[in-house]
Amino acid sequence: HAAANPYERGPAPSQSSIEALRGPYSVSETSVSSLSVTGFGGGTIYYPSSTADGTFGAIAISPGFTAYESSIAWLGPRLASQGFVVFTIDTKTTLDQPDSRGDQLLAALDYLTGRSAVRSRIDNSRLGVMGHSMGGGGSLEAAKDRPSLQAAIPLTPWNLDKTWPEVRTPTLIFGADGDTVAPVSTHAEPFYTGLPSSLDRAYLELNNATHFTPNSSNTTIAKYSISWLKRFIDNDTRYEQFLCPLPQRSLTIAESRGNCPHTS
Ligand code: 9J3
Ligand code: ZN
Repeated sequence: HAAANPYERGPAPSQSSIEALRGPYSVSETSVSSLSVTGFGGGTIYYPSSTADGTFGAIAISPGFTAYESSIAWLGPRLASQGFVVFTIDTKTTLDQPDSRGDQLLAALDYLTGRSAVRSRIDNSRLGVMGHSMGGGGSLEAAKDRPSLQAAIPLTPWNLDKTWPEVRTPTLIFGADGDTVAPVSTHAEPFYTGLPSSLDRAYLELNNATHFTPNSSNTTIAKYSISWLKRFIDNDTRYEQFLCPLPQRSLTIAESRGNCPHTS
């Protein structure tokens, strides 16, 4: 069909296409040594192998406290195969706190768009961040620091800062009902509530899940993350159907909150 949206990539989505282990794009990867960069700890870039569809939006993803890139690696090919350049990073030290992780996510995006081998494949105006735990707290810090980001997805986030009135980036927060490290009552839920009520924002609480659920392949995280990134990084309203109305309570979703329909 003739796409009116210049950022639309890939075929029309379906429940099965957003739940699939891989999307329509073959994925290549290149590793970035910590010795070759400043401001973050290196990582792996996953990207659609073909250049036939033009440029793509890009995201950087941070692991949590004491964790490495490997703990979030499953998201690299899962998201890149849907049509994004995805940079899973290591932090400078595994003990870095959320504000530092936010700055490192931004340094990684700057490297990706400015210096990386795939920079010509990226649309510099369509960038986002994700992260697990302190990396999820860091995603909120990155969005606060850089309002031009188009999407943020904190996964079972942890942060001492609970209020996010400065954020202008559409934000999808995943909590886990059984999280005892970053309990939703003191982390994910107040972070959601602390975002501006006028913002495109959502909160999905994973059912029967723990703090570490985002560290392995998870179709609920994948399908709603793909939809959020497509909707807000690609402006692709074909994915709005998976976000609004909000997902109902189910075997996989314990609770959902958000504004529907979206405003941006
Ligand atoms: O990144 C995380 O897993 C944060 C949770 C944590 O261990 O905080 C304790 C300081
Ligand atoms: Zn900062």
